Amino acid sequence: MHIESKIVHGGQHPDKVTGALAPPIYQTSTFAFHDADHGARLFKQEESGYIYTRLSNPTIDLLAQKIALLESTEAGVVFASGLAAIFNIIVTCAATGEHIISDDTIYGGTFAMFKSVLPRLGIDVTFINTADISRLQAAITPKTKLVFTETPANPTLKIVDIAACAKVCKEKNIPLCVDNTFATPYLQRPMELGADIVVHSMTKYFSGHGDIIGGVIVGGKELMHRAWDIAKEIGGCNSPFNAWLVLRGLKTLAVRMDRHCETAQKIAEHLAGHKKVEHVYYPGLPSHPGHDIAKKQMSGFGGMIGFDVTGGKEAGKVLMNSLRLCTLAVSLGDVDTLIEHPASMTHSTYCDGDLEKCGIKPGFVRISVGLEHVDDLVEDLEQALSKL
Ligand code: LCS
Repeated sequence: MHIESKIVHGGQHPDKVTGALAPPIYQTSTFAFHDADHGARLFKQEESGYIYTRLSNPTIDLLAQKIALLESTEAGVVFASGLAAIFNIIVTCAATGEHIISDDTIYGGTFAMFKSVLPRLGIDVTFINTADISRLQAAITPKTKLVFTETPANPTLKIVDIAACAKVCKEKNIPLCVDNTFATPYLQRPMELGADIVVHSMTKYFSGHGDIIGGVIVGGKELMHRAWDIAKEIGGCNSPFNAWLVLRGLKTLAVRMDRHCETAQKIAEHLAGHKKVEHVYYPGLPSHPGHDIAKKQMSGFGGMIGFDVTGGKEAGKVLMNSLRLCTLAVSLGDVDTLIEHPASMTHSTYCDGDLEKCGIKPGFVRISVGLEHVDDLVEDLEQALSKL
């Protein structure tokens, strides 16, 4: 089945009793047992069934299964947020005294967790550019338990060669986790390239409508069972209603992503030729250093663009304050076009030195291209750029 059809039908069937085509929302905290022995058997995991929504819930399970299917793997665990999902996979794979390797260009919240929270748990983190395979090889120690990367990376759209990273990780028997939030499985499927775990902030393109927060990890059954074992004790579960909204949002993922890609490509090309723009970061531009790898591992270049405005941070502020159609807000992957300044917003957790190392310049602006008409977006950007 093609990915477009899997997105619509994968894992979903009409309800056996009522025939309802849309899945039911099991909006319940608890589930009644048939009798005392039944409850005890469920707790002992001698029999499968539902106990309590923090442990599992049919609507949430359906979503986890569907995302696992879309990412060409076996199982998944859904969380209250993307960050909760990332925290879970780290503590599933690494413990006190152990070590993980992370790319240095990642979402600012993930960076803060790795920089400030994991060391408090005794988990060491080495930040490197995982696009540099020799650096990755050199950073691995006998204590390394996970390699974490994000591609395209937030916010610079850096591209990491997933297959090359996976090869190094396989040789050393270390799981590779890819944050696939920017691409979605419609454009890129890291498991098919050798990754072991895929993580998503479902808040973004999966929901698509900017109305929920959620996260998910997917991977092999055994690893996901270990992740679930920890998740049920930490308690970062999502709500059945949010899971249902993501199931609904997912149905249109393919058409939304096609339009995001098409509009982003046109905007990137337009900005690349603009005299008030110093540099455009978009993997769909042949000038992007990761263009060839992106072409190899993605079926489209996504809806995220970065650019440096002439005049640095102050000019960037004028631009953002002058926009009428684009909304000045963090988050991404929404129907609405969102624009933000990573250095003072999503990546304000990076110090100046870290920002510079990752190539996030003071005047770098990030756009999440929405589903408005491309001409209206170009016109809005034009009138705002004319104020610089
Ligand atoms: N991974 C990536 C690539 C992200 O962009 C984000 C959030 C997360 C994980 C965390 O997901 P959450 O917990 O928010 O569901 N990125 C954001 C951003 O760029 N602006 O606001 C949030």
